[in-house]
Amino acid sequence: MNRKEFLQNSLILGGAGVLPVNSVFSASINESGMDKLVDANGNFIQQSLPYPENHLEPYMDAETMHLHFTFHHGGAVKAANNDLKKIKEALDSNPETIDFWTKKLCYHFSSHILHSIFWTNLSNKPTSPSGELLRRIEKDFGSYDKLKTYIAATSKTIDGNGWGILGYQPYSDSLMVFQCENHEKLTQWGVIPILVIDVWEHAYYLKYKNKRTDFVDALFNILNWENAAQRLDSALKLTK
Ligand code: MN3
Repeated sequence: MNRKEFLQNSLILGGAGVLPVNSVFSASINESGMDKLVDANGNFIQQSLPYPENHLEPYMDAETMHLHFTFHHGGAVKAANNDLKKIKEALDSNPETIDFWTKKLCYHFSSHILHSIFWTNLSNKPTSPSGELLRRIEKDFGSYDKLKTYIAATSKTIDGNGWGILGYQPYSDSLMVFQCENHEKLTQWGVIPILVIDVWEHAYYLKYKNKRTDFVDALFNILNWENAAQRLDSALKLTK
């Protein structure tokens, strides 16, 4: 096997390590109508926002929503498609550049995944956890109030740009809270995000300026725990 064949096989195998899980997950979530991140040809696509840009006022202003959705999330989708193209080109002619584009794809695709979840995690109606989600929150964190304290503190204190994440970890069959730096660092293998909090400055700076803590506190008015519960149900079905 020459270097090019090796890299092609590695890409396929590497993809096999990641893509079936994500494909199955996407298929499962697609059935409940939440996420569709790729088209039939494997190109990344951005779904429309599930509500108008002013839907989350006053907690999230329409201008921030417009810029965030169109240029930050939308930009990541375009860039992820370019990364895929560059990886294919590198396999044909320039394998020494492949590590650069592989890192970029992790970064941009992770941004696409987290933003796609984030929009559906928000609602202009107050919600709170119930059913299996509430039962697991109480089992894993003690109470809903303790989880709120935990995820707020986690989100407020991320170094630089990143995300506070509540996820279902199938390897321990438990909910986990963690800090993600950028879009892809400090995660755990296997975890499926069910509620994500974007604390990149672009998510709040127009309205909240440097007050990230005020933004995170305000977000608790618009977190959609019903969507998180649906995501938990999908994750449990997928991994059982
Ligand atoms: Mn963002």
